[in-house]
Amino acid sequence: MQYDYRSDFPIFGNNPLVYIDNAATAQKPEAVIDAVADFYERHNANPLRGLYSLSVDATEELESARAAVCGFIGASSPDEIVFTRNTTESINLVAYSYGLSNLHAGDEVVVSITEHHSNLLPWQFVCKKTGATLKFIECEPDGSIDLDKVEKLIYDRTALVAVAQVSNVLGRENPVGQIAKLAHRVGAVMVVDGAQSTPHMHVDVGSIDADFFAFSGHKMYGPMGIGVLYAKRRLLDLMPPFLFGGEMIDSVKRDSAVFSEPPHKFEAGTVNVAGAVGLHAAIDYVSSVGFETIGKRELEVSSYAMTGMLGMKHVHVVGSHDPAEHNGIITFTVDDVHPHDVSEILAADNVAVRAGHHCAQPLHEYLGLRSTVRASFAFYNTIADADKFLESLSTVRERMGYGN
Ligand code: 7TS
Repeated sequence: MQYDYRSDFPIFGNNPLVYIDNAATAQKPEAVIDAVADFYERHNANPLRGLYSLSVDATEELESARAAVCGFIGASSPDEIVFTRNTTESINLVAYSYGLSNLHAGDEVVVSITEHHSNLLPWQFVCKKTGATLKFIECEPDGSIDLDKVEKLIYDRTALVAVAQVSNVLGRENPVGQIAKLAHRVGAVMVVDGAQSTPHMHVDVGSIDADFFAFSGHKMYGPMGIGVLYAKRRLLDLMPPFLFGGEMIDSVKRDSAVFSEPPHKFEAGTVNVAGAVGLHAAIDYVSSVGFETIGKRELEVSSYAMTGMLGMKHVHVVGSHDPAEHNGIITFTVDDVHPHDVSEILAADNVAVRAGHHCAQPLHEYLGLRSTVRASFAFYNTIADADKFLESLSTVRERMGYGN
């Protein structure tokens, strides 16, 4: 008998909901909810400001969370971990701080066509401000990236390369380590968007040799409102602050200030300690389940779902048809039925999926699609969930009046 991981998640209680929108946000295990409540019930104070014991407690909780994140992604030191609100803010921090002060007219920024808008718009902005040019790595029809094409695109004008480790639409893992090598060969920095990889696989920023790595707590079973930017210490030392205010200074005069050392230099204002504590609990929870189990269970359920989908002649899976290349994320279309209608019909059967462009409009345009439906599985989803999804999906065309 397999352990029912859904029982760790209070939201599933007596709820018949089939939640397969995990790429948007994951549900929270009791351990995370309890850790956040415990912080507010027993340790709440503003960290770094007070010398009384509660404030010391809050500071210790924050720094212990930072150490946990450091270990979780294989950073060399907790000083390389900056707490932000989410992946979007982490990438914007790099864009405003590193991008605006290091990029110039004539430089090139390389992103992939598969990027979420959060790893595209900040670079559009930096390019407009600095006169740098934005270039795209086009993917193959199965969603893969051809490294020979990347090699041709990255040359001595390239100053920054920004690619997601896993696409939120295709689910495919990109060869970010090899792309980082190509970037470093020409002296460019490598930004990795880890929003969709951290929930599914063991990440080691050292072996990727990422200069920057961004992810969100909420997609990996932690709270919303807490995110992480990892950056190499050498870069953090050189970068100007992104936001200015309290908790990021050593001293202030009327017309000047001395900033704190990283990472505090990049954490202006009161940080989300409860969020960091919740993220710490999420890291402990995910580690106790283990990525081997997570990967195995996600593959089992998403393979079952994909086999069912590929057997439906009016359903078309986007990207590769090998479930092992999807990290639980299956994006698809149904002939003649708008993705919003598909998702509404599934919702009527208590199946939660996402429809639209998933904040990846250039990818959709590149694939010749306006919008799609996305089912994204987590390790707590079951074969019974996949069955309910397939059953509902198989009736969509009929319910829209197209026969089956
Ligand atoms: N990068 C990727 C690859 C993402 O999938 C997302 C969110 C983000 C960045 C932004 O994360 P945030 O936490 O800052 O919002 N992706 C999605 C999604 O696919 N559906 O809803 C949110």
